[in-house]
Amino acid sequence: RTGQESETGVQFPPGFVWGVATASFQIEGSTTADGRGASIWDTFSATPGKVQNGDTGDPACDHYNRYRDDVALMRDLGVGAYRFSVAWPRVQPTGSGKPLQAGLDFYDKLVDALLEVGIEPWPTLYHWDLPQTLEDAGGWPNRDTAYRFAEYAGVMYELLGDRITNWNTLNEPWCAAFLGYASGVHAPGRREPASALAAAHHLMLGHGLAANVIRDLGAGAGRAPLVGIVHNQTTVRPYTDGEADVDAARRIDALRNRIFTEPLVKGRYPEDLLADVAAVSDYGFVRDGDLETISAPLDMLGVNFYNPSWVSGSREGVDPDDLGPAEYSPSVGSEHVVDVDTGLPVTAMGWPIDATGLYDTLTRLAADYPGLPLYVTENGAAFEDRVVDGAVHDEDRIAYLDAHLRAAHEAIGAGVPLKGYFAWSLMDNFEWALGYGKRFGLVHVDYDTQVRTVKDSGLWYGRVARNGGIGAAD
Ligand code: PNW
Repeated sequence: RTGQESETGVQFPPGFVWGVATASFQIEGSTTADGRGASIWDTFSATPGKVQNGDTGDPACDHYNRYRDDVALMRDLGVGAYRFSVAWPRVQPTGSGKPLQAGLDFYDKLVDALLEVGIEPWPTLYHWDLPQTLEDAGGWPNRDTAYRFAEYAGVMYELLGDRITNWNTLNEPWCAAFLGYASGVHAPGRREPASALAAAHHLMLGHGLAANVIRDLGAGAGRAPLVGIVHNQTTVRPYTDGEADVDAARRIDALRNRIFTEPLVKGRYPEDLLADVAAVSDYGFVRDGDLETISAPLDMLGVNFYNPSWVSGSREGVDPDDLGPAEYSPSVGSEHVVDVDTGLPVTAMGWPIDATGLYDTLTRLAADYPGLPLYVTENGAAFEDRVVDGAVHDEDRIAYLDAHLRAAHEAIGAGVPLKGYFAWSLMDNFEWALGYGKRFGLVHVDYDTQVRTVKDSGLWYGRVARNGGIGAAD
C-alpha cells in the first residue's frame, strides 16, 4: 500500500457526503436516440485514430436505457450521493433555443429515481460533451459559447431546481481547454495554443454567468442553491531542487491550478502566468467585467485528484522518446517542461500512486482560499481487472481508495473544510481517448452483455460509505 495508511479505523465527520461519480458521454450510450444532437465527442470518436480501438460513445454502459437498474445498484452499495453530468446536446441538440422534451424527461426521471431511494443528485452541467453546432461556430475559444452555456444552465435549473441543492457548472476546464485545444488529444482535437487560453477564459466566464443564473433563479423561487465548479487541481512537484525544475513546477502550477482558482476566488489572473504566455497571447479576449463575473460567489470547490506530478524544466536526463513534439504539449508557453517518471508504482493509466499528493492538494487549497468548502469530486484508479467466478478481486483498487481516504481524513484533521468524497467511478466506462480499455469502476461492466458485476472495491466502498469511515477490519 502507498500513502499514510495504517491498520486502524478512521471515522469521518457526521454529515460527510459519500458518493460515486460518472459523466454523461462516458456511460449513457444511445448517442442518437430521441433527437439528441451530436457532441464534439461523437465527432472526435468517429474520426479514425483519435480514440483507441476506434471506440465511440456507443454502447458505453447503455445507462440511458438502464438508469433504473444503475440507481438500484447504487442503493444496494449504500452510497448517499450520485455525481452525474447532463449531456447538453440531449437537452439542446444544437446548443441553444427550445429544449428537447425527451432530454429533459431523461434527467427528470433519473433525479426522481435517485430521490426515491434516498440518494442525493449532484449534477455537473458540463463534462465535455459540447454540442457540435457550437464547436462549428468556434467552440470555447468563441466568447458566445459562454453565453450559450449560461442559457442552458438556466434550462436545467428550471427543470430540476425544485429538487436539487448542489450544482456544479464545469468539470475540469483544464482538460476541456488544454487537451481539447492545445495538445488536441481530447475533442475537438485542435492544436492551437492561443485558442486554448481563450477557451480557458470563456469556460470560466461561462461558469460565472451560469452561477449567477442559477443563483438568481433560485432566489426568485425562494431557494438557496449551492453552486460550485470542479477542477483537476493537482500538486506539482519539482523533480529536483535545481532552478530549472523549480521554475518548471511554478509554471505548471500556474497553468493547471492558479489559472482557474485565482480568477475564481480572487478575480484576477496570476501575473506570472500572463508573463509565461505573453509570446502566445496578450489576453485581449478578457473584457471589462469578466473577472467580476468569474469571481461570482462560490459555495464549494470540487477537486478531482488522481496523482501528483513531478516536472522538470531541463530536458537533460529525460528520455527524448517521452517528450513528443513540443507543439502537442498542453502546457502553453511552457512546452519545454516535461513530466518525469519517478519510479513509483503506477495504475493501468501509468499514473503514479502517491496519496500524499491529495493531502498536499487539499491543505494548500484550504490555506490559499480559507473557508471555501471543498469536495473530492473524483478519485479512483484504473487497474487490469478480471472477472473470475462472478467476482472481481481488485485488492489494488481497495488499497488505492483506502490510502486516499486516509489522506483526506488527515487533511480534515489538519483543518481542511472537506465536506465529501465521490469515488470515480460507479462503473467502468468510456475512458475518453483510451476508449473502453481502461476500467475505473467500482462495478465491472461487460460491454457485450451489459452485465454489471460489483467488484470487491465496490463492496468495500459501500461499507465505508454506510459506516461513515474505514473500520479497523476493512
Ligand atoms: C478525469 N490528464 O479526466 C475526468 O473528469 C473523468 O471523466 C475521467 O474518466 C477521469 O479523470 C479518469 O481519467 C482526466 O491527462 C483525463 O491529465 C485526462 C487527464 C486528467 C483527467
